[in-house]
Amino acid sequence: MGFVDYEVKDKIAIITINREKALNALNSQVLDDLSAVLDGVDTDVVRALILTGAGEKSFVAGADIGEMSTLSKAEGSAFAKKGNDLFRRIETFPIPVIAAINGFALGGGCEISMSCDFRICAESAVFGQPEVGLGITPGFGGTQRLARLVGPGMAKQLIYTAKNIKADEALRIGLVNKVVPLEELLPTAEKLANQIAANAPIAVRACKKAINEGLELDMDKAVALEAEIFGTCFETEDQREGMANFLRKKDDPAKVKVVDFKNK
Ligand code: DAK
Repeated sequence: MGFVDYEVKDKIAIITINREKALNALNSQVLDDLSAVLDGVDTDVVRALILTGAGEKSFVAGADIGEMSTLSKAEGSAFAKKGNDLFRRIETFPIPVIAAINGFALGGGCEISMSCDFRICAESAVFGQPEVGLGITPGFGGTQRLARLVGPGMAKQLIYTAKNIKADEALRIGLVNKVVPLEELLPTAEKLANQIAANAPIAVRACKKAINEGLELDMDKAVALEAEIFGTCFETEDQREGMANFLRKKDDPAKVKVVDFKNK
């Protein structure tokens, strides 16, 4: 639909931002289309998402500078809210979202990748927060998520200098988990998504919630949250089957099987 493609492949799905002529820059329409695609994800079936950009050059080259340049104050606030709501929705989406970064991830592009659970990228990927060179601050969470991911010192250096970094540096500072040749990017992302999808879905979702929400708490409250979430797993069929399978294996290695978790 519109500027965003959506493809389900068994238990995983790929969301592709497809506005290649503008290097997949985020205008209001792209944000609306992304939101509509998320509305349609059937999380009873799909267990992990991949977010990528169309073409071989760019993941997302930022918020659309042409559109932003003419915004009034009220329109600017509406644009900020739309983007921030969407990015927060990706961050808290019930199932994991992997960013597969196929080129430029600048400004809003770097920011949308940081709202995903983790990032892998092509060797050609370029990251940066160029906003101060445009006379603005990062507006889709860049000051917050970059500092949390790579630490305040490195985040400040990247944001204040507005200098881009390449994939190897992004890996070194922990902004991405893995760098692969461009042609291996989607296969690698799909392999990771399928590894996630093979595990108990309710437990995976619970881990996402525990990590995300726990990071906002002090350690006493965070481990209490973990304990509460841990307890909820014991109401699931998948916990019973996962543990029963382990015990069957111990009893008789011939009984080893891959558990077909039911998401129940
Ligand atoms: N917006 C709109 N169009 C873009 C674009 C962008 N961010 N980036 C590229 N394009 C368009 C170009 O205008 C060009 O269009 P045509 O001229 O062909 O019509 C086409 O994509 C191809 O780009 P180039 O011809 O420039 O391609 P090059 O290979 O020469 O250069 C580049 C690639 C990525 C180095 C260059 O395009 C570039 O520097 N792009 C801008 C990158 C950038 O500065 N991105 C950050 C944007 S600022 C906020 C919310 C969000 C934000 C801030 C506040 N609030 C609501 C508070 C976020 C801000 C940003 O993301």
